[in-house]
Amino acid sequence: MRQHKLALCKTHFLDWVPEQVERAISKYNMFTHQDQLLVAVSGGKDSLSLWDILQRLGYSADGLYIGLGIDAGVNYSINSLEYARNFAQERNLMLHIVDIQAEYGETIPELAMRTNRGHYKPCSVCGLAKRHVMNRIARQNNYTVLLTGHNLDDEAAILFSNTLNWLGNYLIHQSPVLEADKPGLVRKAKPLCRMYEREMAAYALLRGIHYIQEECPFAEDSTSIYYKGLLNKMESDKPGVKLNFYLSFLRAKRDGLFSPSIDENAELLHTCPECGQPTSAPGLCVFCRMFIQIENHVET
Ligand code: Q46
Ligand code: ZN
Repeated sequence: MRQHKLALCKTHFLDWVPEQVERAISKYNMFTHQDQLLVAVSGGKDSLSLWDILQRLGYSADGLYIGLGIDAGVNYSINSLEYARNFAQERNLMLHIVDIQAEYGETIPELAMRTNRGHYKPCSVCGLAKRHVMNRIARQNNYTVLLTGHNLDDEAAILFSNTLNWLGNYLIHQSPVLEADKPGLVRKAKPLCRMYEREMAAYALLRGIHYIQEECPFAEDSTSIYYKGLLNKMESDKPGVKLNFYLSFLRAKRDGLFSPSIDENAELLHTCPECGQPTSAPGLCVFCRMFIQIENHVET
């Protein structure tokens, strides 16, 4: 690991990873052993490794798998569910499964086809639906923290994109932990935010974790993958540049570089009359509005 000027054998590497994750959990005050944790698992290496690490660190955490109904000729959702389900069964862990088609009538690509949000690419609808379902399941089952498997490469790519476009509001909200500071929102945390993607791949391999190796077919050609490629080029010339980019951002934020926008406190103070989830403006939330739009589309 040139980025850390460190070389470890298998045994020490498998101890080192959970130590690093525990350090991040406590440094950013993500959660404690008293919290009820829910991990969003996709069947990929990061989320399954995170679940594994939490068990090894003695946290009790349940999983949530959201079936998106993505086939794209490779049975993506069916296969990823298998990996998530097998992982949970082998370790006797509780896994909630929410199937979007069963609950909302259509798969994510079908929903996306009929909205203005994602005619050609379902990612916007998908992100919206995942955020909505994750918060709903966490609230309904009294989980206190919702965890995702975002690693350093994910976070650095998001930061790169937000910085290139100077998206101030996004920069303010990008954080290893998002407090549940608005009624109806569950606290969110990203315990792998300091772990390189390569480190997580090595961890999954060495721990014998079976995970879906293919990315979601819609991730291909995404801007985020392009930015990850650019950052990797810089990383190979200057090991550690990714970690430094992200940690310097967090330090700058902590030191007050970004101040919240004026209407920040007014955000998410309303409750959606349809689903009961928090929303930024009076009336339906974005998720429910999307369904109204789809229904109107069908009628016309
Ligand atoms: S948003 Fe887009 Fe991902 Fe949803 S459709 Fe696939 S690539 S899974 S993180
Ligand atoms: Zn709603």
